[in-house]
Amino acid sequence: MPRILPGDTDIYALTDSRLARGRSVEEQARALLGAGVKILQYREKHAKPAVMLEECRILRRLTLDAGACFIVNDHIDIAMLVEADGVHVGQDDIPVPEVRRLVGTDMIIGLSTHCPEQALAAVKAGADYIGVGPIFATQTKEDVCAPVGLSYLDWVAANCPLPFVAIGGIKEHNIGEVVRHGARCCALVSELVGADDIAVKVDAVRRAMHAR
Ligand code: TZP
Ligand code: MG
Repeated sequence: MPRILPGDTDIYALTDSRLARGRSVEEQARALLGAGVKILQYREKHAKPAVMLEECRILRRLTLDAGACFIVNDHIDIAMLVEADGVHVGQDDIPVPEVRRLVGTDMIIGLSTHCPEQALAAVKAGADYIGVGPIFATQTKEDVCAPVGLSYLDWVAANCPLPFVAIGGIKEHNIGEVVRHGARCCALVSELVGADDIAVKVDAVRRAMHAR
C-alpha cells in the first residue's frame, strides 16, 4: 500500500454519519472511493467503540481495494487493530510523541493545528502531516475554535515543511480561493457526505479546485 499523504492528492474526505442524510459509513465510503478519493478519514464522534471497530474494519477493506489511504480520527487503539494507514489527533488529544510510541514508525500521524506555533511544534514532535484550520466557520465540529481564516494557511504554505491539508467550511464555491492561498489538498466533511449525490459533488469540487 503506497503511503498517500496530503500533497499527494487533492481531496481528503471524512465520514460523518450525522450529516450524511441517512447514509451508513459504508455507503459514504463506497461513494467517496468510487469517485476517486484517495484519503479517507473515519470520524464518527458519537459511535460506540464496538461499532467504530466494526465500521473501521469495513473501511479498511474498502480503502485497500480502492488503493486509498485510511486514517482513523482520535482512536489510536482502533487504528492499530484494523491496521489503518494512519491516525489523526488534535491539540487536546494524546501528544504526537506518545502516539508514535504506540503506533511505531510506519503509521502516519496527522495533527490538527490552528496557528504557526502549533505547526512548528508538529514538525518537532514528528507529525507526518498537519491539518490547517478551520479556514472558514463550520457547524460540523462541536468543540471547534474560531476560524483562523486564510492568513494561517498563507503562513503554512510559505513556511511549513510538512504536507498539509486545509479544513473547515470548505465548499465547492470557496475551494478555489483556498487553493489560491496554497492548499493542494483540502478536507471536506458536510459538503461531500451531505451532498445529494456524493460522486457528482466530488467531481464538481475537484473541477473547482483545478479551475483556478
Ligand atoms: N476540523 C477542523 S474544522 C472540521 C474539523 C474536523 C470540520 C470541517 O467540516 P466541514 O463540514 O467541511 O466544515
Ligand atoms: Mg481529536
